[in-house]
Amino acid sequence: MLAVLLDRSARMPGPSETVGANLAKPGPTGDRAERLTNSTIRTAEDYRIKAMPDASHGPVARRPDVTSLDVAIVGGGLAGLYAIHRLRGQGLKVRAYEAGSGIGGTWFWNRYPGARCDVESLEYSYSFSDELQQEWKWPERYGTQPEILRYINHVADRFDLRRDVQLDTRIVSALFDDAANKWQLSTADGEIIQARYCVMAAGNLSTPRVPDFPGLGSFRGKWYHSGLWPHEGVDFTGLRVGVIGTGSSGVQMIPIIARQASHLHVFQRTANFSLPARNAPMDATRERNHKAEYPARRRAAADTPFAIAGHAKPTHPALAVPDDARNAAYESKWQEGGSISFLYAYTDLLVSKQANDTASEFVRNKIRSTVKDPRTAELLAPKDHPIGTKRLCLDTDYYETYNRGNVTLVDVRSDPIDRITETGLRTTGGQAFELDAIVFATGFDAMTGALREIDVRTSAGAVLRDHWEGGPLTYLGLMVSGFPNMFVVTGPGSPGVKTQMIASIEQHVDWIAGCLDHLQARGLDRIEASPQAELEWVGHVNAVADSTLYPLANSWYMGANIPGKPRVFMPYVGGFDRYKRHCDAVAAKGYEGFALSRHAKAAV
Ligand code: N01
Repeated sequence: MLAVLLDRSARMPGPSETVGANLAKPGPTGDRAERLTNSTIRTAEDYRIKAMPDASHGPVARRPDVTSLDVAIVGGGLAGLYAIHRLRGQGLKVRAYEAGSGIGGTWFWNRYPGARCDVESLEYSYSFSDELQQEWKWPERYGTQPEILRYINHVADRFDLRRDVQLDTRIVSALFDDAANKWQLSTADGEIIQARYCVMAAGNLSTPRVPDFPGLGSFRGKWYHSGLWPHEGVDFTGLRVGVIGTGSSGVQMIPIIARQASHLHVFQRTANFSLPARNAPMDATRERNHKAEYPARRRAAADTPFAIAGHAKPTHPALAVPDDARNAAYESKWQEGGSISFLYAYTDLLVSKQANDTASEFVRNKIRSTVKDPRTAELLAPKDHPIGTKRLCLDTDYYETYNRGNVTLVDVRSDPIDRITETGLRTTGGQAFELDAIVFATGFDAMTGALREIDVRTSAGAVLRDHWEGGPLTYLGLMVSGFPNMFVVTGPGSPGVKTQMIASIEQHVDWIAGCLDHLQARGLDRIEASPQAELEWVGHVNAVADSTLYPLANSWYMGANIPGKPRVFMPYVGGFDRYKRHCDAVAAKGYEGFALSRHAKAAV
């Protein structure tokens, strides 16, 4: 979401440029059957099978053996639902396949206490229907998970999307049959789906990851992952709880769990910067004004790096301003709440280390003045990465929570977790913690996890996992060379995760819809990214990232949270505005960098 203030002078790749991708070595992947026989649970599916037998929500109705579609959509979250609406609107036969027992994707699964969006609710919503954006009432400045899920369900009903969503259906493989010019998808239940085109809308933070600690199977208490939270909720009242992880999920849940638990141990490996959200009930005047200007605000948002309007563009570098004025500016942003606004204080906070140091130190001082125990405050004050280079968290009372008598911060950087035991966990230094419940707020196999879980290949011999062995390769984040007629929504190479996500989803899907329309109008039925265009795009994505401070952090943007995952910067941080203009220009030039054709047999 924080695609701000970078060197926007880095050029888009031109047709004749050769740019080497920043490719790294692959890590061990492990075979699925092996994974299910040991005590390690690394994926949503493993978790569902081993830990939450109730999560599949009962038997699945018998389905036809083969379904034929124009477009098969993988995922029933915000992206999959909009794809149904948009593509169906142009007369295509579409269907979305969703592993969960309900629609909503991220907002279906992430039900942990305090789960809330860190983009303001008037922004974080679909723009495709003015009636929808006028009629929906957001009760708070930032939407809670239940509220956002209610909104998504409302959209599904209002636009009659449910009839084209198949729930409880996990796609396990996707094979492109070159001769038939069709994708053939298989579900875990053995259903076959054939489709001319495939849209992968499976999410970018949708593959929960539990670290490979030995002993988890022996733990006698209950354990949870933030991204696979039980629907009935969890009552931690009176329990000794351990939360592992202090990213956005941990930072949101820790203050709430602390109010219930008899004692909460927070196991922190890396301190994260967090800013106050300043959540509040929706201000009626603000809502009225926003709604009166909605279409104009959406247009303005599309012209910003992060697809969010309403923040004045910064005009000065941080060091061009005297210290007291700069600190006053940071203070005013701190009081206002929100992350975009803070990082948008000066032009160079994400490109100049010196500039960034001033903002980082301001927040470290806020932590020091909030947390009473100096040792805990110092542990919480991040020193290993510039502010904003990992996802900047937004919180309500996060640092204040460490002043409670029942909360202890444990530094597992200096003394890592060694194993889970029957009664809690133990560190390599021999510290033992007695716990009734463990919460893994340990994140996701981001950006590539969902697609790597599906066996994507072609009859011509291309295998997606192999193609991405050294890091993901895409052209515009939208297509992968060697995999015709397969589109990806907000995956690697796209700015999605660095923007207001729904804006990126709408932009990607609109582009795909325009592309299919273009093909149809010309009697064409195949599109494929050229390997050269793909390499140039990946090179450009890396060049832009390298012109910023982002690579200084060990973040999930770099795959750094997954042992053995290639260290490649995955999101496009050149900004939504620039990306959209580039995608539009590519389309206007007859889909430059793509090969478009009519498939011989399909023409018969
Ligand atoms: O996951 P994360 P998340 N031992 O990867 C730690 C979006 N989101 O679920 O930093 C000990 O950020 C890990 O430590 P380290 C948002 O984009 C949005 O919190 O790797 N600790 C880290 O502290 C976000 O960025 C919202 O050293 C271990 C934590 O676990 C993304 O989802 C809310 C460990 C993982 O943090 C992911 O957020 C929630 C180990 N072996 C999420 N392994 C909002 O909109 C990992 N960790 C507000």
